[in-house]
Amino acid sequence: SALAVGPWRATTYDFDDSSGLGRQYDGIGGLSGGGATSKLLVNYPEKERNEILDYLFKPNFGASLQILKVEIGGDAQSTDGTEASHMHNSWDENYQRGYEWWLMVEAKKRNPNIKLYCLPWGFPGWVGQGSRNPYQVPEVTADYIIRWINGAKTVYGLTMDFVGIWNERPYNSTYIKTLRKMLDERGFSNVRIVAADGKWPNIVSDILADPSLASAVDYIGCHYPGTLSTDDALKTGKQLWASEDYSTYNDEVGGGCWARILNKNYAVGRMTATISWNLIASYYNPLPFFRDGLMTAVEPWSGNYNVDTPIWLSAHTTQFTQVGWKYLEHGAGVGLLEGGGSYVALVSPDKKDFTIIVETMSHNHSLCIRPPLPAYDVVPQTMNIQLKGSFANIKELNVWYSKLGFDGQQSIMFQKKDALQLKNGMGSASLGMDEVYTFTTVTTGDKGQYDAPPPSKSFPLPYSDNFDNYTLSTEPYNLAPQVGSFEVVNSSDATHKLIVRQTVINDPIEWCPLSLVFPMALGGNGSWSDIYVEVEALVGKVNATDGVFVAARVQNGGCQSYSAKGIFFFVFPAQQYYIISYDLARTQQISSGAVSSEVMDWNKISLLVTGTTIQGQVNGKSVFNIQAPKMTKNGFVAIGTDTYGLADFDNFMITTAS
Ligand code: 147
Repeated sequence: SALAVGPWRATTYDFDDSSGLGRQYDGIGGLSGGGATSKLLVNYPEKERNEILDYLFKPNFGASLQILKVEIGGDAQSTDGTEASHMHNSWDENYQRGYEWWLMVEAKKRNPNIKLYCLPWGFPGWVGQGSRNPYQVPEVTADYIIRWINGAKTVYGLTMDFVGIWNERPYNSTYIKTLRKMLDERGFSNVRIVAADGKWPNIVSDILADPSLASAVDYIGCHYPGTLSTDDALKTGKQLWASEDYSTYNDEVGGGCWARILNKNYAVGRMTATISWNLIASYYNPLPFFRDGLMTAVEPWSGNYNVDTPIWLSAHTTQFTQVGWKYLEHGAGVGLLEGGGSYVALVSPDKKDFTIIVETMSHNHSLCIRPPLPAYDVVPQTMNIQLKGSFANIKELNVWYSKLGFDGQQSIMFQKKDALQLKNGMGSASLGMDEVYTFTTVTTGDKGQYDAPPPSKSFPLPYSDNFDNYTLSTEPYNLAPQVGSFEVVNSSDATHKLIVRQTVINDPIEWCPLSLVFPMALGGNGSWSDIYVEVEALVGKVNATDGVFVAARVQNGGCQSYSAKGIFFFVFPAQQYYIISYDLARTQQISSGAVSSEVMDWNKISLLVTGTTIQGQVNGKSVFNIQAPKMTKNGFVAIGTDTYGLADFDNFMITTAS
C-alpha cells in the first residue's frame, strides 16, 4: 500500500533544556537469580566465560550494564532452581556459596561503577522464628539480610547500592522501617531501599499515607509495569523503577520488547531504571522460561553461547549514558513519535554530552511475556530533530543503528552509521519500522566482538564427577538444585575427600506457591530416554534424611518440582527398604520392598532405564528388574533425598544405556 512505501510523515521534535530537565536516569540492568538463572555459566571454560562477562558488563563492548541485581539465596526454589542461603541455619554463616558473589566480583572488575542491588525470593525456615512469616520478628530478618550485605563488603569488598524486601510477595511496613534503621546503625546508610518488587498500588498508597515509610523507601520498584506507572506513584515523588521486566524469549521479538520498554518505561511511565529478568539465560532447557535473558549460555561442556538481540539493544542506551545523567523534559526531548514509537534524550551533569534514543518497534514485533500489549500502529516516518538550549550549537551527532529483521530478513544490530549533520541545530532522520537509533555526542561507542564460540554439543557421555577438584561450598557443576541446597563439603571419610551434601534440614519460607518438600538436583539432557545413572550416597546421623534417590527421565523442575515426573529409585538404609515411583512425591509408586544389600554407610545406588524396563541395584546387587510402562518418555537424571535432612553424595556417574 502507499503507506508502506518510504517516509511519508515528517514531524519536528524539540530537544531543549531551557525550561529544566526531567528525572535522573538510574540505569539499565540484569537480574541474576530468582532463581538460579546463572547456574550453568560458572563452569564454562575460562575463555568463553570471560567473553560472556564482557558482552554483559564491559563498558563500550556489549550490553555495558549499569545495574546488576542478584538474588539473596534462600534455600528455596525461585524459578529455575534454588540458590543457597548464607545461613542455612541460625548457627551457620558462610559467604562462599553459590555463584552470585563471583558474578558480582566479575561485574565490578569490568565496570567499577556498576550498581549492585540484592533481593530475597525465599528464606531459610528459621528466619520465620516458628512461623512461615519472614516478618514475624522483623529484627531477625533484617539482621539476616544485613549479614549478607556485610558479607559482600567484608569478604569481597562489594558495596551494595540497593536492597529490596521480598520478591513479589507481601512487604511489611514495620519490617521496611526496621531494615532502614538497622542498616543505618550498622554503617550501611549508603544502601538504599527499593520497595516492594511487586505492583504499584499497595506500596504507593502506603507510602502516601505513612511519612515514616516514605522516608524509609528511596525507590519504588514495580514488576512488568507494561511501561505504565500511576498518578499516585508519581505523587510520591520517589524515583520509579521497572525493577523486574522483560522475561521474554530472546529472539527478534524479544529484542523488540526490550527496545520498546527501555524507551517507553520513561517516555510513558517515567521509570528511570529497567532491569531484565534475567541477566543471562544459563539454565537447562526445558526449565521454565528458557532463554528469557539478555543472552544465552547453556552449554558449559562445549563453551557454545549466543549473543542475542537484547545485548545490542541495551547498548543503544547504556553505551551513551551514565547513571546520574538526566532525562530531558517530556515535550522537550522525551515523548511518543507521531508515526508510532518513542524517543528519549538524556544529558550528562556537565551538559557536555547528550544522547537521543529512538525506537519504532511495531506491536507484533515487540510483544513481551506480560502484560498484554494494547494495539497501536507504527509507520515509516521522518523525524526532524531540532536542538535548542544547551544543545543548539551541536554540529553533528554520532549515529548507531539497529533494525530487527523478520520474514527472512537479517537483523542489523548496533551498527555505526555516518554522523548526522545539524544546521542551526536542525537535522533529519528517516525512520523505518522495528528500528532503534542512537544520536549522540558520545564518541566511545563500540561493538565488541569475539570469534564465534565453539560449536554446540550435547551433554557429554559418559559423565562422572567425584567433586574432589572443587572449591569448598560451591555447587556441583551441571547438577541444578531444584529443591534443597547441594554444596561441596569435606567428607569425614578420607577415601571420599570432597563430596556433595544436601544441607537444608527444614522447609524454607517458600517463594513458590507450593511447598516443595523433596530435595532434588537434576542435570544432563532433558531428551535422554535410555540412560544409566549411579551415585554413592550416605544418610547423615544428626538432622539426617531417611532416604536418598537416583532418578532418570525427570521432566519437571522449577516451582513444578513437587510433582516432578520420572523414575525415582529411593533407598532407605536404616529401614533396608526401597521405593520406586513415577513421581518425586512418591504418590505413584511402582514397587517397594526390602533391600538386603543396604548398609549404614556409603551405598552405591544405580538405575538403568531402557525402553519400558527399569533396573536398580544397591552395592552391585540387583534390587529390581521390572516394567514401568507408564513412565515418562525422556528427561533429566537427578539425585536427591526423601525429605529435608542431611545426606551426602559422591562419585556421580552417567552413561549411555547400551
Ligand atoms: C517473576 C519472578 O519474579 C521471576 O523470578 C521469574 O519467575 C519471572 C519469570 O517470568 O517472573 O514472577 C512473576 C510471575 C508471574 C507474574 C509476574 C511476575 N505474572 O503472572 O504477572
